[in-house]
Amino acid sequence: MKIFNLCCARRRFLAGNRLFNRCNRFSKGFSLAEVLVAVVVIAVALVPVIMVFSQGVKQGKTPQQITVATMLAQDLLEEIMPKKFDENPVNPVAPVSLGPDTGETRSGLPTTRNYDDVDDYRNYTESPPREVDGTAMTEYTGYTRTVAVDYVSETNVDTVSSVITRFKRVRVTVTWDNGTQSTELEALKGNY
Ligand SMILES: [Ca+2]
Ligand SMILES: [Ca+2]
Repeated sequence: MKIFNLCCARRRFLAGNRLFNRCNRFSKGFSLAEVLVAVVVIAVALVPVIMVFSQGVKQGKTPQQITVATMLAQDLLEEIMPKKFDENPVNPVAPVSLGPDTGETRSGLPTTRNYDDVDDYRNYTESPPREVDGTAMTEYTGYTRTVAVDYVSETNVDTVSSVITRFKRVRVTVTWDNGTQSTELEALKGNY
């Protein structure tokens, strides 16, 4: 069974017009079996190429997601850091009492007060990220923002302190890919 007369095209590719003309006279075409074998060979050859391509696309998304996550972390950190050191900076709360004060929420809506000191954000979490007025950033669905606030040692700010100090560390963590990926930014708030 003759399916295609591909001989001429193939030989023109290989040897130019002279062979193409000769081919016209002697060509008998390819059988169905030959065509099927060729298709299978091409398909098998393409598999690793497609795998490498898809892996590259997948890896190519990661830097973009890191950029988005970093931007989201920075956005929240910039909201938090201008707040007061403590509800009462003269007499700060003990480490075990860090957190929102009575009647406070981040958005301050509808009848509550806004967070007004950095440790109000302790254990704050949201998914998707939200604007300060509570509006969901639906374009960032899949990202989660979480805040940790702790006193840290005045001589070693990498160490969490179990007593009151003049420094609170604010750490914003953003996760994505169902929590398998994360990035974080942190800053110190001093009590001066
Ligand atoms: Ca407060
Ligand atoms: Ca507080």
